[in-house]
Amino acid sequence: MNFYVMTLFPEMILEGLSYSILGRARRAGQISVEAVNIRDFSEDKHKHVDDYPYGGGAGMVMSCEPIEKTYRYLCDKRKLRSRPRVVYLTPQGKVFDQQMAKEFAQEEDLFFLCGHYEGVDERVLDAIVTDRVSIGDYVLSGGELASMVMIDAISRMVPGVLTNEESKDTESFEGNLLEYPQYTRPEEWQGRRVPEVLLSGHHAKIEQWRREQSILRTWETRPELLEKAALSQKEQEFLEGRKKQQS
Ligand code: 6GU
Repeated sequence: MNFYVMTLFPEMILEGLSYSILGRARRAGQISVEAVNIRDFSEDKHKHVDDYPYGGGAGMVMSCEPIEKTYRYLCDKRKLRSRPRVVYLTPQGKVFDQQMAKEFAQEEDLFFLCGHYEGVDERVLDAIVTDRVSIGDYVLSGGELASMVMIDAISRMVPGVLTNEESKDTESFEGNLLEYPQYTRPEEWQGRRVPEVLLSGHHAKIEQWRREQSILRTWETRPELLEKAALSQKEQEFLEGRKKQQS
């Protein structure tokens, strides 16, 4: 899968996506990341990429021309057959989730447009953007970190990027339950012991305990997820029992 990022800070993107699983996937050629500086396509002698907003108001607005030239440069260079999907990162977009990550991972080429200042001229968005996406309900200084978050989550859904062992984490989240707690050596640390069941070697009991921990954690911190989780009759009863104990 090929990612193309149109940004004022290409080094930030390339550096941030060089580590761990993403770094490995890039070196193995399973994904590629090209980050292009919109400022390189400014025709202005001072390399301006923004201007004052029509109608007045605070801040600056990114201009159409350098963004469209960046986009055309990438499309021409890559000889793209059809019009690629272009994601504009904005808090005004649809909120990104695991399901969207899976859908975007079906694309061979995916573009990102990272905005800055007060925004981007709406006309270039209408002309090239296919998807407006937010990564959550808070405000970031620009789209760069948001695009990196999306590229990480999407890449993990590209076949071959994760090893079989690594795939299991994401699969469990897709069951709409949070992860159970994990422990490693030593058995006791600063007076805190590892739960006895994990030392028992009794695999069925361990599985049941982990599943119960997942259910309890989900109920405590993300109760809205539980509605989508498929709990067995026994698990429902276990949860109801715990709820009663608490109240
Ligand atoms: Cl995608 N961009 C910016 N600038 N801020 C955000 C965001 C995106 N998602 C949440 N906050």
